[in-house]
Amino acid sequence: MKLLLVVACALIDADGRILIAQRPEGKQLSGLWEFPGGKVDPGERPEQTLIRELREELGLTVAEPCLAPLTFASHAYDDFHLLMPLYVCRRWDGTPKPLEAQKLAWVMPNKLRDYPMPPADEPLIPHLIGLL
Ligand code: 9L3
Ligand code: MG
Repeated sequence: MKLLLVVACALIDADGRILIAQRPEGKQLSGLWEFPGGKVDPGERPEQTLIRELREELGLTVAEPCLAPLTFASHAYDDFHLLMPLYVCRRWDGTPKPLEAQKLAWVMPNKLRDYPMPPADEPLIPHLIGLL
């Protein structure tokens, strides 16, 4: 089966809140809340993908050393298998802006369960609670 490599990031602010984004209408999994990120393009390292996606989706500038790998998520859909490393980032330049018409929310880790997530993202919640 096809393997889709996607990379995601938990941006954590000074209060310990994590940024999640609601997938916009018209996209796959619309309405569900996810950790920002996207598909790794051919020839990209996952860190480069995240830097690109955080700029495209949120207008943030992130330096590569600020991206710390935390864990991996995966989910088998009918037609492809998603593999998704999760990074943590506590330092960036700029204020997140919903540049792709997505809703944004800063949420304490123990409240993430209140936001419906794609199947790959949900199992990441305990890892983020464990960081505190
Ligand atoms: N996806 C799941 N959780 C995430 C991200 C960033 C992405 N935190 C899934 C949704 C799509 C696929 O990965 O099935 C590709 O994402 P996109 O390029 O449609 O954002
Ligand atoms: Mg994306």
